Amino acid sequence: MSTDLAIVPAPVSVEAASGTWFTLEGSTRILAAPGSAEAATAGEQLATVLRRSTGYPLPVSAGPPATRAGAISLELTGDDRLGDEGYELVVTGESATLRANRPAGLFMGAQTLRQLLPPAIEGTTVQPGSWRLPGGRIVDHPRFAWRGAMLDVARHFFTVAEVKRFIDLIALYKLNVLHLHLTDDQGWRIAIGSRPRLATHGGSTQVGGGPGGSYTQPQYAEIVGYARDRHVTVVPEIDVPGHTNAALASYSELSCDGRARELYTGMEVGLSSLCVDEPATWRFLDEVLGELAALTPGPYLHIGGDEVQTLSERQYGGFVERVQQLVGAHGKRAIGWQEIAKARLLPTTAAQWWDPRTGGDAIRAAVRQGTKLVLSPAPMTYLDMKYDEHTRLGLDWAGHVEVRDAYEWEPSTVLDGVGDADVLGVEAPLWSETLRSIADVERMTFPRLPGIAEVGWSPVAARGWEGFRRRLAAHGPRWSAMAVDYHRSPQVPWPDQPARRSGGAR
Ligand code: NGO
Repeated sequence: MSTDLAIVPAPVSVEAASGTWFTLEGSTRILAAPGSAEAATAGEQLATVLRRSTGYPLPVSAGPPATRAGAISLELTGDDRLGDEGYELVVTGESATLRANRPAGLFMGAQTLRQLLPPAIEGTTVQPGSWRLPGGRIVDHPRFAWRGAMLDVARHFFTVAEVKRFIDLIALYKLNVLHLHLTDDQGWRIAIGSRPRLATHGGSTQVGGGPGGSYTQPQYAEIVGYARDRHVTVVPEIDVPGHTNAALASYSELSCDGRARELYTGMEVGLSSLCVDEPATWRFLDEVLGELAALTPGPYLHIGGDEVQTLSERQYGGFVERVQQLVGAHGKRAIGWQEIAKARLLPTTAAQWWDPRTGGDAIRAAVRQGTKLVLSPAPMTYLDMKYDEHTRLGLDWAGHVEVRDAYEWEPSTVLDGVGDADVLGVEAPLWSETLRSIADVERMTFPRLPGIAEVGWSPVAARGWEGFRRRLAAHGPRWSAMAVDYHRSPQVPWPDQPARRSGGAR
């Protein structure tokens, strides 16, 4: 292994054994430490990826290893120095051994192992190739516990298959949170048993018109389960009290004038609000949050709280204070966009910083009271911002966000008065006003998301723009092998190869 291996996010430590290689062959086996069903599961997941392109059988066995020679071994060691998601990967001429304290660590280590193999390993059909892993030892664990991406399925709807594809792609970069923005003015995307019109009517359109869509509860559970198998926690968002036109169109009692709103297919924000002083609104919220909490194994429900322009300060503050209690009553913690810092927050409520233009004092005051932050500063992490003036998709209210902007910022200094200990982690939101297909999603996500993933995972000492852009360049052929559409940023020295949809590896 050499220190300029193209691993993204950069590991904590890499010791190379130069000239040493472990080569995958038709006879290579995958060994899961005896007695560990979880190691076997991680082994099967890795084998599934490697079988597609190598064509090798790569049997996974859970028996006691007579020898590790000729095998990739996965072992749960109970060594808690690696934490929940850390791992150690040792590659010699005879074997590759992945050790972790917890199953998530084996999964993270397997993502590193994929990145050590040639790009063609990501092909979906059998590829010619010499499947060599460089020798050495990697020890790795994350800097922050929350490394997220947000997908807005409200402005445009994305199918279960598309969301699964997104999960696969974010998990490859060791992200562990998928924030699903499930409701907004233009669409309500999750079926609620006691309020069927939210999905049938509120979910029936999207930005620009078009059919919209929504997830049934079993479909939502399928997404949550698929994410969990990849050690990704789903954080569902019901955006209230603003961004609620789809709900107001579905149930007239949610508006103060008792009249149902028309469905909305434009792109303005700040136009709607629940009638916050009405008991009917609180019955509604209790039912919606109750059903969602029951379907969501993760600890957080996101309650939105952004861009409310039609309520007084008293009404807004009172609303946030009450809705966080309601989330708590359903056994979850609340997180909301930065505006909620204007209210008195419970110690368990987290805030998501997004707009550096406003609200800094309120956030600092909340942080002094103990509120923890997820950092999503728009000029660095908003994946819906255009890369430059030529970008076909996206918005530009926070400026252009090129790869270097997404990469070169530091969570412990980006917001005055907020340090490492106040930060749960980082998250990259992808709003979908202008995005219609998963190819659009990919093009805005890559190559910026891997940069943000490194901000969230890697220690400061392992980071640096020059090294990063060279490592990132090596991922272009991987994305091509996966048929991932991406922006060929001029800031990155891409190897000469087709930009997109090559259909296989080269
Ligand atoms: C804002 C707004 C969203 C928009 C997005 C577009 C937040 C938290 N609220 O971010 O409704 O879709 O900008 O970039």
